[in-house]
Amino acid sequence: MRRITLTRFLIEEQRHKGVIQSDLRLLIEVVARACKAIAIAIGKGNLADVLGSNATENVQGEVQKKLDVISNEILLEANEWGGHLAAMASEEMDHPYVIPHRYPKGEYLLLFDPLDGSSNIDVNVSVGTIFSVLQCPENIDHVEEHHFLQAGAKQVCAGYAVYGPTTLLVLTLGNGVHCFTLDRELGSFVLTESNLRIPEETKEFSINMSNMRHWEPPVRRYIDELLAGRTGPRGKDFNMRWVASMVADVHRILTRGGIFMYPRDAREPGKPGKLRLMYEANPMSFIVEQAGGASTDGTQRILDIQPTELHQRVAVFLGSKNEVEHVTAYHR
Ligand code: P6P
Repeated sequence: MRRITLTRFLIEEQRHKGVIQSDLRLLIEVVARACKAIAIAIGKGNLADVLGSNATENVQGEVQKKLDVISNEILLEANEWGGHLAAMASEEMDHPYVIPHRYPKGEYLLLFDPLDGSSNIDVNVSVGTIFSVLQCPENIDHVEEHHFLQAGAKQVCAGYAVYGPTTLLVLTLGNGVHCFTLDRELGSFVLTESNLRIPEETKEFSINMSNMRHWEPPVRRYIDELLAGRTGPRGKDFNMRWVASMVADVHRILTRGGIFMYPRDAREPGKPGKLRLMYEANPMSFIVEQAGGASTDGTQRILDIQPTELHQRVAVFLGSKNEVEHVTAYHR
């Protein structure tokens, strides 16, 4: 594998496939740089008094970790001046952040979960940043929330950074999924894997088993069959992993297959699930499908869902195609 930097990869993609407008290339470079800054901030941990929680809550009603807020600010400050964006939306902000008048506006909308899995921050487990890019509708003077409400199939780009033993950036522009590893000496993301493919079969599932009594019947049936193992209807034993950082669980699935599930449960019947559609499920679903996997909410393709609210939640079943189709079939 030739070791090329993210910058060269983007320029060559633009030259050979014309998939990237220069503003989109700038956007990706700026987001990648922000992820490097986030990696540095979280890498300090207790040395810089950035662990623990703020006395604030986000729109989800979740107590914000100091690093949630720091990561959000890093992404806002990195992206507001470049002229490539019309507005940004984040898990950590009630409403979209419209680019200030003092800066030029661009044609893209950026959505992100600045620090996903932050409940793991204080115990030093891998966390990540998830981002999604949409086209801003043309000829509008002032961006409003409803301009963000586009189906996941409309994404022009999606990616995540994993802050783990290595810092990785995984990216799709609709032409396959590519993985870049941060070379800390160079200070650059370097292409380390191209065209990742998720095996269609797997023996590994990912779900928070403590919620079992709250699941709907199709999910209980599916999981019971996995647990029955070799002597059960599936005829093979399965392994289980649950990091409780979606980015870490999804990256493992991209690397060696698996199925990730966060079903709706009876605890909060009004909520269709825990994970957010616009900046968690949609970008991860775009990436997973581009890698040959599948992603549904139990009944329909997640990328087909027409959003009604910026922070709406959704049930998620994603990963190895055959397993996703298996559990989705039980819902029908
Ligand atoms: P639970 C992290 O808070 C997150 O949003 C995802 O990254 C992760 O998959 C899930 O929630 C973990 O949820 O209920 O197991 O803590």
